Amino acid sequence: MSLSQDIKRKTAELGFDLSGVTDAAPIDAEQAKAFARWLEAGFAGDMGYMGRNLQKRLSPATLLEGAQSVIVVGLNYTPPKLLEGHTSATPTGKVANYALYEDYHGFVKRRLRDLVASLESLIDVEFKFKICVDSAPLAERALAARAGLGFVGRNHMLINPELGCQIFLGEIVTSLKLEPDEPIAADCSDCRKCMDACPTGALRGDGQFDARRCVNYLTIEHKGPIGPELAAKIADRLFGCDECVLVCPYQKDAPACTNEQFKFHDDRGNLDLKEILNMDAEMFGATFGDSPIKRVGLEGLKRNARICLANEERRC
Ligand code: B12
Repeated sequence: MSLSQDIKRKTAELGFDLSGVTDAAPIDAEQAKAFARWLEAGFAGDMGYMGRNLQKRLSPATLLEGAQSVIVVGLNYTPPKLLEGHTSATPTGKVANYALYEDYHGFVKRRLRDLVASLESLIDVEFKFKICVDSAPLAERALAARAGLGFVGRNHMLINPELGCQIFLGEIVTSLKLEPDEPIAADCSDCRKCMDACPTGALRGDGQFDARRCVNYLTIEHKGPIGPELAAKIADRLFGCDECVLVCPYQKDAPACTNEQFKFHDDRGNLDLKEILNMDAEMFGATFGDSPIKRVGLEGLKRNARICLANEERRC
């Protein structure tokens, strides 16, 4: 069995749904230009970190000296269907699917460390590695597409034709030379459902993604007040948004996450807005300490809850 096959077997044993290998070459020149245009247009909003370490982001080999390959893994986070049909007497706000699970950063990183440990026991040569999940300056979706995990769709998500869009990504950049996988042949064809579904027009007609308008950015990354036009469009979305993902035809029959160790909270899909407004720091930490929701902080979550409540009052 080749080392690449061993890696695939081990990643499946570790509970990942997808894995692939690409070389550590810089990302495609057209994509690098698209990234520079995105920054220049100011579409990153106040995510200043997106403009830092640009060379590293565009070239994995600058992230780790001697890097030759990138192992990319995918973890399916499509939730079970039990969340549909929610009703409540008190006003509630919606939480995006990715935040119904424990924080994926720690989960994926721990599993990738296990993968490195099993590679170390498999091969005699010493190798260097760097584990990346989200926060490292690495163009994760472009690399995942190159490693054959799926393709980048009009909703800007990495889409796998069988698993849909709700897939977390993680990488091991390594000095090991591994057999690369081939990209897959699939695309969005003429489908534009995600662009029509985006409540704020973040998915622009020219194919660019204006993060400053994305409800994920506004309710999670953006600090400070949100202007009235966008606040109204946030509707009852308390934390994040899934519209461009859920309308994707590839998502329609996507199977739910089967990884039982990846903790899922079935009570987090709709949160009581008044309870959130009454929370103190201790309660916030105790409730959301293991959740991606902690990123927004208590004051940020309360800002979002006030917006949802005001929208609810306007609707009645
Ligand atoms: C900044 C960021 C955000 C920002 C900006 C999003 C954006 N579209 O850029 C905000 C806060 C809005 C956000 C939201 C979300 N994010 Co986010 N985010 C990131 C981060 C840190 C960087 C993304 C980036 O580089 N953006 C810059 C733009 C220009 O890049 P891009 O649109 O991805 O395009 C690049 C490639 O896709 C490629 N490309 C573009 N078009 C095409 C076309 C083809 C044919 C090909 C081959 C390639 C290609 O070239 C571009 C330049 O590199 C990554 C982690 C990472 N380090 O990569 C996670 C990441 C992209 N996010 C992720 C997730 C899950 C989300 C959310 C679903 C939930 C959430 N709130 O986090 C939403 C989805 C919104 C959406 N439709 O994109 C996952 C995506 C997994 C997937 N299946 O794609 C990532 C990879 C994190 C992870 N490790 O799992 N995110």
